[in-house]
Amino acid sequence: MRYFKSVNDIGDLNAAVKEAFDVKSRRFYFKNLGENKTLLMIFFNSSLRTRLSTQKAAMNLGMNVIVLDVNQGAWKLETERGVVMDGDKPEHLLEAIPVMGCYCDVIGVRSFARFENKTDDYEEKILNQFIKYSGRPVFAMETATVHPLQSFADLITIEEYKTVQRPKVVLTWAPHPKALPQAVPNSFAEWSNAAGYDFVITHPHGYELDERFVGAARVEYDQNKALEGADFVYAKNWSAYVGDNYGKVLSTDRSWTITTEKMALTNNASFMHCLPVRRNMIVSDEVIESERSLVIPEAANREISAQVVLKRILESL
Ligand code: AN0
Ligand code: CP
Repeated sequence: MRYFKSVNDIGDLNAAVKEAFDVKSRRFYFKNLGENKTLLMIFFNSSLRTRLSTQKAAMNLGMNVIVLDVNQGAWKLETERGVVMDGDKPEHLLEAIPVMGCYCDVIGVRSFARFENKTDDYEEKILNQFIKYSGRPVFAMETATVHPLQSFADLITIEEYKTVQRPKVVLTWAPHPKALPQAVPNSFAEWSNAAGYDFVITHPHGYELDERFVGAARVEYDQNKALEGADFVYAKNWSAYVGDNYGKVLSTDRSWTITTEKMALTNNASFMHCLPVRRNMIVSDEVIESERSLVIPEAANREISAQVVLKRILESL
């Protein structure tokens, strides 16, 4: 595997989940695979889980790791070609990327949607420049439109905790004060569709996601109806995708917050969220602290999804 941004990059999903369980049961077994190989993780945005879990996964594989926070200590980077660079950015991404490629064997990139230009975001302009100019395998650590390491970890978690072969999985929008990207729900939808779950997406009108990710999922605008019989409730906020509202907050309606009353509509569902989460906006204290909450096992599985992805990349070097 040379690039990782979509569920298609991982090939057979059942085989990938099986490999994840194997890696989880003997995570130091592959220690020689990464010997003298260097992972460079590049962050344009903040992170707790991605930073720690991916570094841990690389260390499990015997790799060396360099972490660069572009906004703290590195030169500010211009990303547009053709700009007269007389402003506050002393370096261009077009030099910075091949230079970074000189010092490593694999590159992970975190670069959120900027909400300045929908086309640039949805064409993954930043990630694709890394793919084109670094000369190295590149994987997404949440880019403008996708967060596949998260969705892979989410799927591993669902497979661990499900009690029926084909669970009902509900992705629900929930309120948040600031505009957030669509990357997490996009990827979660893409991966849940690929897994063949009974998959429902619920959100207020105006929050429709890109149909390339929604695929065959059922969309239900009545959250209570959507939650009926759910085995897993996956909450997430996202900002609007459609039309001129791209990147806007259209609602902070707290009747969409996941509470004990909402969870009572489900089939004793497990609660999931990728974290970080704003309590009592997205989910009540009671629900996130309940024994049905999977947020911590989900975060723990980020180490496993990252290790499978790095392992596959190392095997193909
Ligand atoms: C980010 C998002 O919603 O995409 C990262 C989630 C993993 N969340 C925030 O910026 C709060
Ligand atoms: N879930 C997730 O990616 O968390 P971080 O933003 O902390 O990395």
